[in-house]
Amino acid sequence: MARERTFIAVKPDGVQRGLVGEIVSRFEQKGFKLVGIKLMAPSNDLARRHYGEHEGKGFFAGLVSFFTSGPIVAMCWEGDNVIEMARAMMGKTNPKDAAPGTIRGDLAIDVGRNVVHGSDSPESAKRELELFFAAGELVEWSRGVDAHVYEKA
Ligand code: D4T
Repeated sequence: MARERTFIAVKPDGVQRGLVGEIVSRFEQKGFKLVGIKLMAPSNDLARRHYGEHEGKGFFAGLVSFFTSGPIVAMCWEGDNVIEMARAMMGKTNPKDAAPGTIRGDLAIDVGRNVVHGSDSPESAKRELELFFAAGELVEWSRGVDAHVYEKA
């Protein structure tokens, strides 16, 4: 049975701060399945396309420059309701509003350095996964533990 997929990225600040393992661990421990992961340096064009909805806003130039400032870790996570649950796990965009226990609530302070990105809808997830991954880079694999994560594995 096909489960939902989402695009999650550890942003350059998260990579620089050594938070990749912590962030991956949170999604693993939740029960989601990793189906794609790579360290990459986004080009200016990729960053502008990724954040295209924000073009024209005051923070757009800073956002693009930040996103291209160093490597990111691009990931695809799979699981029932993963898009909505991953957003909840990340917390509000501005870490000052993100609840303790969330990734941004625990690990970030500034909205311009909020350590992680996650798709906000099925349409965004599809678009972003196609933007960051070639088809062959996402791995189909079966997981024995699924019977312990889902009632209907
Ligand atoms: P991303 O897309 O990075 O997961 O963030 P969100 O989906 O949670 O939030 P967003 O699209 O509204 O913002 C994109 C990105 O821009 C940064 N940002 C945002 C910023 O630097 N200043 C701002 O005032 C806002 C609103 C943070 C996230």
